[in-house]
Amino acid sequence: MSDTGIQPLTVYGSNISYFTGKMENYLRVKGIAYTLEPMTMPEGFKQMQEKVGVSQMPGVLLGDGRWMTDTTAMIEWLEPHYPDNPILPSNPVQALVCQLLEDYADEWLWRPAMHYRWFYPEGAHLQSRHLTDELMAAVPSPGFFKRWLVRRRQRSGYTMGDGVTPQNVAGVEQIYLDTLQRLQAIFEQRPFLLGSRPSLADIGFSGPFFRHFGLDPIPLEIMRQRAPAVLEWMARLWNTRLSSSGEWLDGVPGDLEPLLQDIGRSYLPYLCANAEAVAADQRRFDVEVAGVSYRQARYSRYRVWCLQELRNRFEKLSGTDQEQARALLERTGCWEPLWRIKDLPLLPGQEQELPFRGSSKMVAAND
Ligand SMILES: N[C@@H](CCC(=O)N[C@@H](CS)C(=O)NCC(=O)O)C(=O)O
Repeated sequence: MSDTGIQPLTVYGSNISYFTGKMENYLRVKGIAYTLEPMTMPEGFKQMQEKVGVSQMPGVLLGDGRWMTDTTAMIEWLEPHYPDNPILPSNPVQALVCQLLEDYADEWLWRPAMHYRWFYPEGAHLQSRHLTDELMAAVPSPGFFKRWLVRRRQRSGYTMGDGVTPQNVAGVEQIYLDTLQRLQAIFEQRPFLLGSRPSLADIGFSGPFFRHFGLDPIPLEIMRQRAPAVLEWMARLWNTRLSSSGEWLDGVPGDLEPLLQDIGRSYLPYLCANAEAVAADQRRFDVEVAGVSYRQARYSRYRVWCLQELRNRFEKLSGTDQEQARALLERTGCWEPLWRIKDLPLLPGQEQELPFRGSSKMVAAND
């Protein structure tokens, strides 16, 4: 089932990275063979900058020498090349919900995932050691100094430097606790989000869960105690192949709606505030969503594109599918914030060449 030129496929990243874990879950579920190689520092990162214009992981090298970036765009590109066992349901409303859940898991669960890893010494010490050993052997500095640098960089980039303060830590952690509760209720009923077959929605959630919440000591213990069905789902997804898995349910199961309500209450309003900050060229902005106040969060141009993509996906639906999707989005509070900002401040051609070329302005929570 492989397409000439694509194989062999090499994934460059880290085996504790959010998006590398998401990509690996996708490739495994699809049954696409790949090899994982560490994206070393500084060489591997420099190579990504040269090949795709952005230093982020994972990078995927195809058999014909082409490089790719961005998991969402890579999955979208790979799907038609491996048409057996699609990851997106053919029901267009289900597919839209999958894309919305994927984007939410990619971008909004990122902050609590980074927080749990880098805020608590248990995670920060373990994973700074892991990253320096895995990726930074060639950096000529003492180990303790490299580990300290990694912790400082991640905190200033992604936790304290991205709007997490002592005042809102509880609110940031609540995002994780609520998500666990929603997912536990779902996985008590069935193996995957849409039925007995994994979909793009499961792949999206594998990003924050497989290599962060399910790996870092503090969130892992919380999961063991509160949501053992989620723990089971993580391992099940890793071990499931679409070729031998079950069926998707008809329509969008009602127990996904609490997750969609979270999106309507928090992620989409945040995306609107982010778009306004980008329009005003305000690289740091304060925003309050779902009763939690984030101070001096970093704006993200990439996430303006994410919002545009969600709109495009809705607009591509046929009239009757739009009606159905709109009713669901209205009921869950997603509709109004999806369209709140009239013209989004996209850069000309932003991210249009993905997955083969991204802009240096697309790394999450970065300018
Ligand atoms: N939207 C991208 C995000 C990739 C991303 O942000 N990867 C993180 C690691 S999991 C990274 O490489 N960040 C760059 C950095 O920390 O400098 C994707 O889906 O692949």
